[in-house]
Amino acid sequence: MSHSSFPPSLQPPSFSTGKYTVNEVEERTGVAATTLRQWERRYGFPNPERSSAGYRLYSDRDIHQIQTMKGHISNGIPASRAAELVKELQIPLATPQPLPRLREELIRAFIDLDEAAADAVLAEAHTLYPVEAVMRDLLASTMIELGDLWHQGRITTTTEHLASSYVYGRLRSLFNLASTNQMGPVAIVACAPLDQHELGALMVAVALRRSGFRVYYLGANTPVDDLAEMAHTIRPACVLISASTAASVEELTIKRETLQDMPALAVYGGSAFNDRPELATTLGGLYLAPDIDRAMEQLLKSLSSQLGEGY
Ligand code: B12
Repeated sequence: MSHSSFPPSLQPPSFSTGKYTVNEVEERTGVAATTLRQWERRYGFPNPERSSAGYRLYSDRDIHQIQTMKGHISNGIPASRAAELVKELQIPLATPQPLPRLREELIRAFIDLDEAAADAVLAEAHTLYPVEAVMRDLLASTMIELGDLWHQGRITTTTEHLASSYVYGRLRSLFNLASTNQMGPVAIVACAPLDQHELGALMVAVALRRSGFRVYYLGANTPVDDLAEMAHTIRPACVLISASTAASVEELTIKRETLQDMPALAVYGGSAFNDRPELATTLGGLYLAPDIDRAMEQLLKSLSSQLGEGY
């Protein structure tokens, strides 16, 4: 596939955009923050951008350089020579492995029950693409494709469960890694009653946290009465509810009035609402979009009068 045929979301310009905090970089590369600053001073890289508050924000390109440097040092090359090699290296900005190919490899890894291979695919994806693209074009689409294969009887339930559990673990790490903005607007994310489909809701929680929200993620099968009580107590800016099955939407419908009384913007999403967005209006809430990027954009627009400038 030629590079120019990538959909816009997969284009590599974001490769050199600063987006990871030093803690995220430390977690991803295993190189300590103090060492990173030392390399920056001595060798001129990594060369992170700065946030408006002055924090370092590292790009995928920085991560790539850090990993290369680390690899050289662990191969016994002295640090100063390793730095020269990294700087000489022209990072192949234009030839990342396309995400659809990584998706095929990830599906193959699950079918082979090979978690180490899945780890390798994810490591490569995170080096090349922003978290949002990895969630949307790798993790979500892998789950949907595995769902289709399962439906056709071409994979077993155990393969689907292994994949779900693996993807859940990955998303949970992304959620934990995204730094919490203590001053950010508060959001509660929950799955509807009876709903065990958590992966979409967890992706929403990751995206919200990365957009600066302070997120309470409640997970699967959340009773409406308890959710509403929590909303009355903590008064969030928004409550986001995910539903994938008709039975869960039915449960929400029974509790429509309780949901409408919540002192927050109620947002509904998930495959049950993607199929029938009008259900959100019936519940007195908002349906945004099937994909998370657009949903985040529209959520920020809907909340803009409450949130003021900067969001
Ligand atoms: C994995 C899976 C499971 C796992 C879930 C594991 C887990 N920890 O999440 C398990 C094994 C538990 C499961 C169980 C069942 N499942 Co299931 N499952 C799936 C599968 C294969 C993938 C779901 C998934 O993760 N998709 C990827 C995520 C990222 O997509 P998503 O949820 O749509 O989320 C995206 C958007 O919708 C959006 N989003 C999600 N939530 C929200 C919320 C807000 C506010 C916003 C803004 C956006 C948003 O963001 C995401 C990113 O784009 C789907 C197949 C499919 N095509 O989706 C079936 C599917 C959802 N399951 C289905 C069924 C029928 C069941 C069971 C009834 C099966 C059974 N007979 O036991 C049970 C029901 C369990 C329950 N009570 O909830 C049906 C639902 C059909 C329907 N409309 O009713 C599907 C579609 C399969 C099918 N083709 O029949 N399942």
